[in-house]
Amino acid sequence: MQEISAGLNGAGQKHAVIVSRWNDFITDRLQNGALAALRSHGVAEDDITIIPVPGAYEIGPVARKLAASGRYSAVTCIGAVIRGSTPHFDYVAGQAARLVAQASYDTGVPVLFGVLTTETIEQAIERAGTKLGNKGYEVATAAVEMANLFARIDS
Ligand code: INI
Repeated sequence: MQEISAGLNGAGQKHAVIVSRWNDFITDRLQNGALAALRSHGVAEDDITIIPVPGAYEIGPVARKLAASGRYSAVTCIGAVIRGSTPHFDYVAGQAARLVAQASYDTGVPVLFGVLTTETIEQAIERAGTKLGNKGYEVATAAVEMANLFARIDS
């Protein structure tokens, strides 16, 4: 039996991190968590590119373009869609999730979904560095692993 497993050493990887500005009091914290994860897994400062976008709805097309550029080992997408603050929650959250997945399928580059979709602001705060950890840290850690896994499968 063989196992193809990938570690969490990010040295030499190049990471794009898309950050939605909508609900930036949450996404700033998620971004900080993501940066902390990339640094702690050995990704060099010069190998991290942050790409701000207006809202979660805009994440998908930008993710696809970045992934298709061939310049990045992984693309991490960060946002916060809170049901209480919008009547079009389902459209924004649904489109973001669908297009992030499609960007990865279309390009063969890992594209990670770090967009919080919560009922309330409190639930978002809990996932942005308080009660339930920092989902930005978790998604960027997953990006390091997926970049290694894709590289191993290709080799
Ligand atoms: N964008 C978000 O990222 N989160 C939200 O909660 C949100 N709300 O509440 O509407 C939101 N809307 C903006 C949307 O993503 C687009 O930027 C906008 O519709 C322009 O295309």
